[in-house]
Amino acid sequence: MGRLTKRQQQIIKYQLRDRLDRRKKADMIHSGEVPKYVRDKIPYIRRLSRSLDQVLIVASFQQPELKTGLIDRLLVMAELEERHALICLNKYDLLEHPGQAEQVAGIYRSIGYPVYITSAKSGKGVAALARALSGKRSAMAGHSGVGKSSLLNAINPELKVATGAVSYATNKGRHTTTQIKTYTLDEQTELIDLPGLKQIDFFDVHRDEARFYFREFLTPAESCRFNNCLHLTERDCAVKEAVKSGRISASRYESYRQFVETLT
Ligand SMILES: Nc1nc2c(ncn2[C@@H]2O[C@H](COP(=O)(O)OP(=O)(O)O)[C@@H](O)[C@H]2O)c(=O)[nH]1
Ligand SMILES: [Mg+2]
Ligand SMILES: [Zn+2]
Repeated sequence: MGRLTKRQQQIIKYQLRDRLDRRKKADMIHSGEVPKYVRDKIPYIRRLSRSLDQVLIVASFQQPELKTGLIDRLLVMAELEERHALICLNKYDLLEHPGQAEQVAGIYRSIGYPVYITSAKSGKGVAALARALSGKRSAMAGHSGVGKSSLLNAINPELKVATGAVSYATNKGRHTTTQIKTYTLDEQTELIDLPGLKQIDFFDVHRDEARFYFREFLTPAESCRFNNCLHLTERDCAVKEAVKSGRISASRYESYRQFVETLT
């Protein structure tokens, strides 16, 4: 057996103790062995995940405003399903302070997720994004109105994907993509355009397990006083210390906290 990753080691330790079998739970979800009412709750992106090479998480800087919560939940999904994840931050042209783009991108790049800053409108970053998608089967996930369909058109104008106007009343964006569509860019490249997502739920993730899917917590977690530290209210928590000193992003930690709150 090859060397185990840090996450695998920690999960194994945890599972041996608590006899939770993460892999088995994930297999059940994908095998269709679960009752229909459970199956209906599995987000489409997750049901699809095993057929994908990677997940492209799309968000926009403005209209709708950037909220990192959904990005972080989609990253959890990618970690859970062991899929490669890429992040695209779109509508760069709408940013008043372009420096903001690098700041947000830096949070994710520093923990190993590739980030593409794009504008489907001006074409910025589109070629680099297209290269990252080339030769792979990817699905695009994100809020509606962030520009998923527009990016597809920017990558290949012949696709003529329908795009929707942002609803300015709510600034949330109406969506026109009502069904899932697969676009074949070339023989090796497929892109799946998914309808806008508001929430992504994980009913199979135990709250004690959530910490394993925030990859930058893994190394500091080794220095927590308690080896089962959830990094919430425990004493001498190295993860919380890393948040204080800025080594872990406060927004990522906040996403973790909110994520745990939604789990039972
Ligand atoms: N200013 C600007 N608007 C964009 C950009 N990308 C998409 N849009 C607009 O945002 C709205 C929603 O785009 P759409 O591609 O339908 O988003 P989707 O719901 O994620 O597929 C449309 O009015 C697009 O013209 C961009 O990079 N800059
Ligand atoms: Mg769309
Ligand atoms: Zn801790």
